[in-house]
Amino acid sequence: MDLTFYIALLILLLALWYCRTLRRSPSLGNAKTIPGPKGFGCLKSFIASSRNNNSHELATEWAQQYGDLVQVNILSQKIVYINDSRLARVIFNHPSLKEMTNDRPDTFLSKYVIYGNKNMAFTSRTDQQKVRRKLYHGVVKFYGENVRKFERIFMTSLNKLTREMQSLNEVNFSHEISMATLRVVDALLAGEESNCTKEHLEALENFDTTLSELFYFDMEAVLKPLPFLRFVPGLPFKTKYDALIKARDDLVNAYFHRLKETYIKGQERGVIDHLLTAQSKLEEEGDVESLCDDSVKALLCETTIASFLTTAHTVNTLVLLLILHPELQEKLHSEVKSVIGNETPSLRHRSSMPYTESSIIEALRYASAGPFLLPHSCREDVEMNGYLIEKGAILLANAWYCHRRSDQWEEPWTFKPDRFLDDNGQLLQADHPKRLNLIIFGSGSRSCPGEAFARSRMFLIVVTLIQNFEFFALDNVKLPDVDPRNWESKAVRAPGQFKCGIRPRTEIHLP
Ligand code: HEM
Ligand SMILES: *[C@@H]1O[C@H](CO)[C@@H](O)[C@H](O)[C@H]1NC(C)=O
Ligand SMILES: *[C@@H]1O[C@H](CO)[C@@H](O)[C@H](O)[C@H]1NC(C)=O
Ligand SMILES: *[C@@H]1O[C@H](CO)[C@@H](O)[C@H](O)[C@H]1NC(C)=O
Ligand SMILES: CC(=O)N[C@H]1CO[C@H](CO)[C@@H](O)[C@@H]1O
Repeated sequence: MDLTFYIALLILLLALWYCRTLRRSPSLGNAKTIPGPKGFGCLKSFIASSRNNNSHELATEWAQQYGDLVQVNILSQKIVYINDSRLARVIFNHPSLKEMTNDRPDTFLSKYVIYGNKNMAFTSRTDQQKVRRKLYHGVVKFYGENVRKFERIFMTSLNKLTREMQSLNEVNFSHEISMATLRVVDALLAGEESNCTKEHLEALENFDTTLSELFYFDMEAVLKPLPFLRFVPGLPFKTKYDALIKARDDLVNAYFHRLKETYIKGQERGVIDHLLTAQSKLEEEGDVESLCDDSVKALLCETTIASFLTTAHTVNTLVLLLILHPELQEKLHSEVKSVIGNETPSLRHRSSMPYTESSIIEALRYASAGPFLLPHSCREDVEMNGYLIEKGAILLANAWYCHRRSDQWEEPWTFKPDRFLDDNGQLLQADHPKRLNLIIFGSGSRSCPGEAFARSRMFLIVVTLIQNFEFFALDNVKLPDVDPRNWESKAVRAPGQFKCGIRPRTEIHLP
């Protein structure tokens, strides 16, 4: 279906929603309205930028023009952009605000694909959501913080990657990293002896890629108000919706039904088993709702969405940057060589490797893969620094802008791993003002529960790669553009796939 069709639909929606615009006036007496662009011009550029997948650029122009808080009104939906990391932390975390600012807006995706209000990441903070989040956070944190327990397993999977790569002199790097990351997600979900097959990994990947096709402005804008269109034969909405539901159900078969069949209480293998145990404990306490089967399925889907592309793209970006800056690659390698030498990389090494840690943080900043993190929604009118944030407003932390503000970052578009090191080459503490300019994993009751897991795994992947290989550009193969401003954006923004040359470092270190 073509552009004209979408545009016709958008115009229809515009007409439908126009009537709603006259509704409300602010209730908090003295609070000022948040500044921002107005009128038809604003609507037009908003729609155009959303359809071109570059709303982060428009939001950046507005940030520069209007300041730290910018509000727009799109067909009576208020959107508030937060352009400063510290301010975002206050808005999401301040005791007087946090009960109001941590809901999620309703989406078609959440309601019709991720099990409605039974999910955790896309649903508002109900009591049941809080129970789910607490249990989930506990389980995932266990894998993040107890990573040493699982290191052997994890290194075995990395070992596979190293073995595959050692006989090659060039490699489809993006592909290898995707596969390695999928194995990480598999091990998180199904545990150490996951017996993971190609079909399982395909189910994970397929769900993610199909979803990023649908995670798309036109689809949400049309399907949210007109959900029945998903059933109308011949429309692209039905085709995409059907494909997504099939991908979701394949995932649920591969990781929920399969694991539930062989689950034994007390012998939990991975996150899914731990959630099933939590479920039976809640049931014993008389709560059959908070973590019903659909909730566990939703958490499976959400883990897949949240963990695979974010992690794979960060490693991809970092290695692409290291290929383009061989001197930084050498610096990283010399830290790996002096701290780890011929040993098997371990999280033990992490605290002695500030340059590596700083490179990973800088890659996360540089890429800012999710330009607006995940959207929050405001439950009631609240006042913030004298401004009114209205009930129902969507709150977007503009990480894309926060991570590049010229008043907070020197050469914001340059990859500079040592920007997070002090004069002695030590990593700046997490509460150092420079690191407070970051908002990579969000903040507060909606922050990323997988942060420790993601960071520990990225560390092990990166040091294993750098310990064993040198990466370089091939003469006849063009590398993708490394400037984030030129990347294609889907659900996350990332550089294109690439092939590169590899040269084993003198000896391969297999665990
Ligand atoms: C480089 C890797 C990652 C990055 C940059 C990242 C970043 C984020 C961000 C920015 C949010 C939204 C915060 C907000 O709404 O304010 C988020 C939410 C979430 N992340 Fe991550 N994440 C990563 C990896 C992971 C991994 C590995 C997992 C799972 C183990 C995970 C699970 C989740 C979940 C479940 C949520 C939703 C939380 C909620 O709504 O309460 N993430 N992540
Ligand atoms: C925006 O992203 C969607 C989904 O990934 C894609 O189908 C569409 O072609 C992109 N639009 C543009 C103008 O690049
Ligand atoms: C993998 O196979 C082993 C041996 O058959 C079994 O004990 C284990 O539960 C399986 N793991 C999963 C996640 O199915
Ligand atoms: C890498 O491999 C994947 C999957 O086999 C393929 O789709 C992609 O086009 C390859 N990329 C390059 C740059 O060769
Ligand atoms: C870099 C930049 O544009 N910063 C602006 C952020 O917003 C404040 C107002 O709150 C402006 O004063 C800054 O110029």
